[in-house]
Amino acid sequence: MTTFDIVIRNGMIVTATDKYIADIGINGSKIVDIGFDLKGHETIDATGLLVLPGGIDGHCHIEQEEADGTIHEDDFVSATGSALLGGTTTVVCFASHVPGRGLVEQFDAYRRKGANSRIDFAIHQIITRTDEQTIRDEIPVVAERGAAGLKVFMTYDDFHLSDGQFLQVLEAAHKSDILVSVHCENYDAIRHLILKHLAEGRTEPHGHVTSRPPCVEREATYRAMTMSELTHQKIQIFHVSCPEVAEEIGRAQSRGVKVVAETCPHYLTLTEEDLKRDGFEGTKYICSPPLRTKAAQEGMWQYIRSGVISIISSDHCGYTFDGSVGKGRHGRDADFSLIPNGMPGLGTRLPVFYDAAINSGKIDLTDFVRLTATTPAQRYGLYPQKGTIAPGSDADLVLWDPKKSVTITNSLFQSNIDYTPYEGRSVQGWPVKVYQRGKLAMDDGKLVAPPGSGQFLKAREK
Ligand code: DUC
Ligand code: ZN
Ligand code: ZN
Repeated sequence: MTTFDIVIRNGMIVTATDKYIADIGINGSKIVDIGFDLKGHETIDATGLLVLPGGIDGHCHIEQEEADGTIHEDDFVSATGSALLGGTTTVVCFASHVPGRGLVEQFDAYRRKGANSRIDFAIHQIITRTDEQTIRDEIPVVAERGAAGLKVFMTYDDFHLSDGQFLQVLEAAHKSDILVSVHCENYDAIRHLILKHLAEGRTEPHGHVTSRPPCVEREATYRAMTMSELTHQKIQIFHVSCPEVAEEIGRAQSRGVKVVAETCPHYLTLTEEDLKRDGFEGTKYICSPPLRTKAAQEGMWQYIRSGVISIISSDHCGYTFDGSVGKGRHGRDADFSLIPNGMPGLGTRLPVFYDAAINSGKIDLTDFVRLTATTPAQRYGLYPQKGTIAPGSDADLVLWDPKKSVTITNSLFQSNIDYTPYEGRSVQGWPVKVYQRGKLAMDDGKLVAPPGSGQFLKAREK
């Protein structure tokens, strides 16, 4: 009888389709067998625990360069440490497209930065210009070098593309067979509403919400899907915040438009009321699209259950509360339009979503795995190396204690970001051990995988 390097014994294995109790045999970096009474040089007793595929977070801003040269404060070492502490073993993060430098140069430079990652990573390439070099020469090269997708913005002064430019990107992506993900909000409408708020003296953080109402997100989403229809190019709508938008996506899906969608735990667990917290505190909750109402939160679940929304990612975009390039970079009196948009969420993604989704019976455990690991792996060309528990797959495994209750506090995640929007929230269900490619990477809240343990993942043909 074979003796495996490691056997994980008697855990409840959960995949996107099955739940059953068995042993997992690991040799080197791979799962090689699933069965009963397997023998290992090392045996880990997982009785009473769930064994999940390592989480895959398809949307994380890590050590990303902004247009003004600022680098996101959460670097590869810190962000991927938080990821492991929360049960995530693969991230898809973003290479910038800042002025004066080409796409390929930035993709390659970003990949080199990832050498510090503790976990495996793939890369989305942001596109903010559509000159001939970008469209004709560079998109095919980043696709060939394994970019998991392109990201286009329909808003923000420094990033947004016109409809014509967006069509150019979609046609180029179609030729190179690469997914395009879109930030859908109407630039001109937001600009107009921001100026109106400021003229009326409505400068407080909550103005961020009222200057970006659901209809500006819904309109841009409809327009993005129309462009997809025109070019027959598949798109993904990033960070869907509310049911009005999800409903529009469902309608497009049912008439055959090639559109898929993600949402994030914060749209299911936090509300716009959080932006009304005292003074500058409210800025901790500024992200785009903004947080919505309790009713919107409730309305999202039917679209998650029906598959209209098929991925839960964090949109981890951490800015410190107290640091010099964080939320307060323009001073504590700055109006809402000057506050950087984004919240940390890599470490909390799985526990917060698990607690909201499973403990209240909103979805099944198999759905949890599908939304947080399997579909992201499939969408980004990483499946079945990642995203499932099967012979031949990487031994990226999370031993999850469904009974463990934890009160979230930021120090649990050992992050460069000095706050979590979930401070003080109690959740049940927590990762207790994480294996990455067969090696113990996190053990009961202690980081084991050193910086540099991660590998770049080239997206395969989808
Ligand atoms: N869009 C993102 O995808 N992340 C953070 C900020 C934003 O607007
Ligand atoms: Zn976005
Ligand atoms: Zn994002």
